[in-house]
Amino acid sequence: AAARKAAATQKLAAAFPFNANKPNEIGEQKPKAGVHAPLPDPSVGASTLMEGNSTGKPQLEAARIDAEGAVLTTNFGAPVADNQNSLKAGLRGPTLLEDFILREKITHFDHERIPERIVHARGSGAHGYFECYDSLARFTRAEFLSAKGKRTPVFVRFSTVAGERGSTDTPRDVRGFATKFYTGEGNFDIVGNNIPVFFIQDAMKFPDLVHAVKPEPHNGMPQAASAHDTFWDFVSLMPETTHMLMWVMSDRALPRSLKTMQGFGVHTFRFVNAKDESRFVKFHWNPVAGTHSLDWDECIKISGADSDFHRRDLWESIEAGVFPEWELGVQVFTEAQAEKYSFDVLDATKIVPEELVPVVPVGRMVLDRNPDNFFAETEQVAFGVQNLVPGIDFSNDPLLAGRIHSYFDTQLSRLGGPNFHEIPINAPVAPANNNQRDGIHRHAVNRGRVAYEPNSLGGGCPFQAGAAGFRSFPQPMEGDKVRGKPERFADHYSQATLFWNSQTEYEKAHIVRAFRFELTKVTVPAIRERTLSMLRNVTDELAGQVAEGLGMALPRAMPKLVASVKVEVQESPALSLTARPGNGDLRGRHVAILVAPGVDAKSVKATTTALQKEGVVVHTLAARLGDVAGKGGTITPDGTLETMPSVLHDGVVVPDGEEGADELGSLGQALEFLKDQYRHAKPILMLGAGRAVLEEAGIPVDDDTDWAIASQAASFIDALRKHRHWDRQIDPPPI
Ligand code: HDE
Repeated sequence: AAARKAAATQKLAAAFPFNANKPNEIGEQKPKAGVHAPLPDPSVGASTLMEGNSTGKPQLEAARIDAEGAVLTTNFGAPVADNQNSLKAGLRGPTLLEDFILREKITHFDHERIPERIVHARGSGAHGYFECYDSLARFTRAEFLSAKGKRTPVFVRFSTVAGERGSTDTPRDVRGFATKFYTGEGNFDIVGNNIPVFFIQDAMKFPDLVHAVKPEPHNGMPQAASAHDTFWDFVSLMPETTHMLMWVMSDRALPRSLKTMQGFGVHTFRFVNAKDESRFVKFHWNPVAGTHSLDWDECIKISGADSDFHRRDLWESIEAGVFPEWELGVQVFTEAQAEKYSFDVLDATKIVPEELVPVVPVGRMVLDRNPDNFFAETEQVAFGVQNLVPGIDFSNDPLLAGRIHSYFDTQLSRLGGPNFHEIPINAPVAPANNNQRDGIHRHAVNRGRVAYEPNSLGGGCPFQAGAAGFRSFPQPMEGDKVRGKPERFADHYSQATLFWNSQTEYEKAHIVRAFRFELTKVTVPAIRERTLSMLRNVTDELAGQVAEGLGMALPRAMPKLVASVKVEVQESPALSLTARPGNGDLRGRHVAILVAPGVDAKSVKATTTALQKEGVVVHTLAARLGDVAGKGGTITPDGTLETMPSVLHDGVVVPDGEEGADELGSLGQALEFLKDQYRHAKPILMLGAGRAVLEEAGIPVDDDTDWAIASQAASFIDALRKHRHWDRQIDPPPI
């Protein structure tokens, strides 16, 4: 039987190409369910085999199930003879209550869903590893930051915030960026966002904020959108939201891809070293691919064309061996330094400008393995700011305080009880031993008669770690018990102005457009007016343009709590997306070549080869599937203009060939494709006669300042590396 099975596998393998990243998976058509490859090369999927993994087994290994060659059984292991028919009294008779197989199957199905996360419900995850650049022992005794080259397995979940589990990937929204480090001393989570500040200063306001942004409670609309009355009503009554609003109305809220966004721990945390010395620290994730964004008009269209846009991009990148990578940077500063700043580092609506404290890179993170099972891993993963390891501690940020409670608490109901730490994706790779016992769905079979401490019957085990264990930093306390805020929390505008001052012209234009779009959707004029009066405190340059876009006069500025603050930094280039162009890697980016009968097959082939050499995914697109008779050869399109529209591509090529150009010029969808590429500021390559198609679409091909309209493959590739030519855009768009 074994020989027969081996022969069958071989035959199958010959019929389908192997996936190079997972050699034991057979082609895309026939993946072997639930199993990833034994790793051929330690840098691929190495996250499963990290040191610090005390079990000596790949993480999650014990939980994996592979049904290959297995017989179908009930959940309790009884082989099932017939999975097609329920048990009946006679072929046309009633189904019997006795049919435990049917009832088990239906009952399990009935209970398959768990509650979605109250926020961040929509998310996508991946495994990988973190590699420490050098020992940080000077600052922290965290084991995963203790030695050069030390690798720690991680699981990362990216998310949108407002939308429900099945909502689109491209709304205007903050993105969650949550990382679980499975360190040798337990799990450490950085539960961050792609924006370094937050809307509110105190956890007391979080339920209000979330109720305001979520679909309105009477009619359940709108889904995954902040462009509605209740959100703007709330934020315009809460001026502390101003700084965050600037970020959310910027292109930060429209990432091109999950791998082209930064991540931030947001709050100030503490590093504590072996001598119990503490410094404040802020965490930053900086993407190697740079920070790049979509256009808002494009986001709306992507929602229709592929609402899994970011999830698919992450999945496909990793499957293709293009591993998303970030550098972890830290801003480390002392309490004495922090005391001198014009803002309070305990206020999560403020950044610490890089001009005051530089961001020092301390390691890199590579995501190199997709989950085996979305539910088991991405859905059941439970992040929590309370997951700390020795050497890292909280600050007194009052927003953080609420989170320390909230994550564990919400997971008790979302994951159904106090044993969710045993779910494989949440279990530490470090051994977990204590006297906590029982509870619903307990998996561990704790042995022995002792479940208390101190004990003598268990030899005193498990024993306290003492100095080696987690000890809260002994921060001296003072003051009365009060409900209130420190004085430096009162300035709500200086850093919003700093953000505005640090943007390039195109970024400013996009911020204006975003405020205009959102406030145009608001139906109550008083809310628009209140928001404008708030924006006047940021800068009249912004408020004026937004007011003009809304057809309104500028109202009086909102009264401020503090008149003026002497700030340290007026402009911070790091706050612009253009500060991080990235490494120009084109692997995994999508380019379309439009084809129709009569296009020059040679130019299609040559361009395809040149792009593929760079790792670009090339799609030849025609009006319909099926071979296209090109000039000098046949072209087999990969897709159609209707199924793979412009917004799914980073660039487009119009090949040479006069007849082909005539044909393309007569296709509405081809012209629409080009107009969208142009409007969304993307590179366009026109080869020879292909130029006429652009002219037909009304695209100004003679504009020699437009570096992203190219007539040579080499300059097109160059333009692709730079992503978008935003300065091309005119508002409102003439094309
Ligand atoms: Fe969260 N947040 N949050 N949050 N948050 C949750 O936890 C909460 C805040 C963030 O991929 C919930 O497991 C409170 C800031 C991410 O699973 C919940 C406050 C930042 C994720 C919760 C905040 C975040 C969450 C919902 C204010 C950036 C997704 C489900 C006091 C630093 C994690 C869950 C994932 C999820 C509470 C504010 C990031 C309800 C009370 C600030 C990335 O516990």
